[in-house]
Amino acid sequence: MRLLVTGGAGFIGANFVLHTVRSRPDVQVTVLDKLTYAGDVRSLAPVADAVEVVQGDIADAALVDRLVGAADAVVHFAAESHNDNSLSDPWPFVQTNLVGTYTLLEAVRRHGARYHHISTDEVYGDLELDDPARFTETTPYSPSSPYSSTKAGSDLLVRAWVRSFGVQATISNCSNNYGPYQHVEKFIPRQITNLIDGVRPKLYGAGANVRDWIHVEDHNAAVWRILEDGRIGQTYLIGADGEQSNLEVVRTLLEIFGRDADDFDHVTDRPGHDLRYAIDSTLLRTELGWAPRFTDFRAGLEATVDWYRGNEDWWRPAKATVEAAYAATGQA
Ligand code: NAD
Ligand code: TDX
Repeated sequence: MRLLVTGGAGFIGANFVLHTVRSRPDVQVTVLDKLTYAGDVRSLAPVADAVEVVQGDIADAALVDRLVGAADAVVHFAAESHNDNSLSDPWPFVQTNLVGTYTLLEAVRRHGARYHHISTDEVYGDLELDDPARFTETTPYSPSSPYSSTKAGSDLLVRAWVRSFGVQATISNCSNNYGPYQHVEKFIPRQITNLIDGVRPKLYGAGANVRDWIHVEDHNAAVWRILEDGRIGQTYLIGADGEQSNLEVVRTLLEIFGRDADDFDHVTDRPGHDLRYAIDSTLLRTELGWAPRFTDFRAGLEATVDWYRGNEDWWRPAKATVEAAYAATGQA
């Protein structure tokens, strides 16, 4: 199988490519990645000999047409992915997440390639802390931020291209990922690298907001199950029953680092900050037999801390710039 992976130099995409090359020698991987601030070819160094990396934009129609034409299937990870950035400058989110997805869909339509669309649970908006409900495949879309609204729009494009043009697509909406190679702008790597630097973790607002954490390996295993056996046109929610408040996550990290439980700072909250996400992944589990392997969140966090301790060369160059941007918004 010839597989085109967009965004394969980003956090989840790189983990997907590493996993695929190591476990599926019959799959020939090409990565299309713009190598924005969030993409890093060094993440693919362990499999550099086995993967072709093309630096380019998913909104470049001629390039995308050529690459999709040479592929049997496309897994589309590429996106502008950070909510805070979408609040300070929404335009790249509209361009990449909407125009980029449109460009891929048109190429997939012309060439008849199988297409899997990677999306987020944030398209469903947020839940109250005490709401027993969780998101399912039929929850109405209600995105809050420029990031989540452009992801929601991209999902709707996929649905329309399936129904109107018979494109062979599936969609997955996953909860918050953690693991190796995640950019230091994101919550968990930011706090881990702060703690390595002896800096106190930074909690937005009171820290009561809840995220449903899943290890990136479990997300990618689910993507493969959907790619192989998912029903065309179907949306699958991916989640590992990992609800934790941000305060709980910070407290666990402080414990891992042997620091005092109150050794963190409250900083300016994110405007429009979604309160809680929670995924019901029953469909994926019952229909496709997927189950998460990383069910011990603390053990997963410890392994992630070890990875950042052992790979300072990878994250150090981005750290100061990220912290300067947070300082400018009162979040440092
Ligand atoms: P990331 O920001 O780490 O990586 C994004 C990658 O896309 C980077 O390599 C970047 O260079 C590339 N890219 C950006 N714009 C591009 C363009 N115009 N053309 C080509 N490449 C471009 O993001 P991530 O956290 O790995 O997220 C990957 C996907 O998973 C996204 O679609 C995101 O919405 C989705 N998702 C992420 C999470 C999460 O917790 N991180 C959860 C659910 C869904
Ligand atoms: O320093 C911080 N302090 C803090 O309290 C940062 C960076 C974040 N937070 C909070 C905000 C969120 O409640 O932590 C939580 C997680 O924040 P992010 O890592 O920015 O993730 P989130 O906004 O939840 O979105 C993530 O999950 C869904 C990904 O970035 C998205 O790409 C994905 O779709």
